[in-house]
Amino acid sequence: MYWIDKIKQLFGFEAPVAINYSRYHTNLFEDPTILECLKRNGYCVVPFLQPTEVKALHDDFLHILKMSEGQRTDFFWVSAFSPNMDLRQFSKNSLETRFKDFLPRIFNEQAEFMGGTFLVKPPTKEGKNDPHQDSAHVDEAKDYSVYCWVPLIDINDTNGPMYAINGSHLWGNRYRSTVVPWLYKNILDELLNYGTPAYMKAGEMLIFDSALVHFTPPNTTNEPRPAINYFVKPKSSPLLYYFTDKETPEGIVEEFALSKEFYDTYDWFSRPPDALKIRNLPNTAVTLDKNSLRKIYKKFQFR
Ligand SMILES: O=C(O)CCC(=O)C(=O)O
Repeated sequence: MYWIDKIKQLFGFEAPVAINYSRYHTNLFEDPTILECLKRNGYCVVPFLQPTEVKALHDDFLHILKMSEGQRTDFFWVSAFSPNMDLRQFSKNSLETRFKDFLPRIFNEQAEFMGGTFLVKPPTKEGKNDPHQDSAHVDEAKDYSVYCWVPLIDINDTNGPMYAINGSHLWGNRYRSTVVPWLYKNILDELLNYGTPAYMKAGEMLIFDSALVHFTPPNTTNEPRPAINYFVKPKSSPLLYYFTDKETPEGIVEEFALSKEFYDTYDWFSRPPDALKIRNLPNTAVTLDKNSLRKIYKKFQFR
């Protein structure tokens, strides 16, 4: 069977698959070609900030680094999770006043701007980011949401470019958060073979589907690499949180409803209040091995 599949693939005899794109029913973008690009590839790079705007945010990033003195910073870290509340507040203010106002250049009135963080990629080998998918905060059976990654310096091979796995937003792992064990963690090394690097200019935006598998290799320069990540969802999509802990039954993911206030202040590791619980879901997405990864990658290539 394996050889029949292999020969079919080699000669391109695979029957075309009908992809269900129904969750992309809401266009969040001023330029609708971005939605087409996002649907097919899972990500899209667009121009976003002017050089003076990049400079102002870069100055804030340097201030955040100063504020983090004394904190452990050899691993990749994000300002939104810093134990230093002053630092968190400074970062939030900066994004509210210097970043959020520019988002309507890209997004239309159907989009809700949820919040973001500065990302600090230190010049250490611990600063790498293994392949992962970001948290799902909408019901991805019905809707999609995006993260907006904006580097504040030009990106090249030495400072940790973002690698995106084309088509991986269609693989079907829908229940994700920092506390739900990641379904593809057994194939981290294999996933590294499927990424495409995005060599971006400072201030460009990589808009990616929350379900996209992505990673960044270590920053081998002498300086921390600054970037911002910002979460945007359709206004019409309820805000959700997927959760597991010791109390969660085996094979289940718990779904909770979140308010915007909860999203802004929650520590993301504690069990949310019972009153917010929606339902238990069987975590049925396909786990992948080397062979099934090769197949699923091929199945969702449209370039
Ligand atoms: O900035 C980076 O190196 C990676 C960021 C990332 O993967 C994320 O925010 O999900």
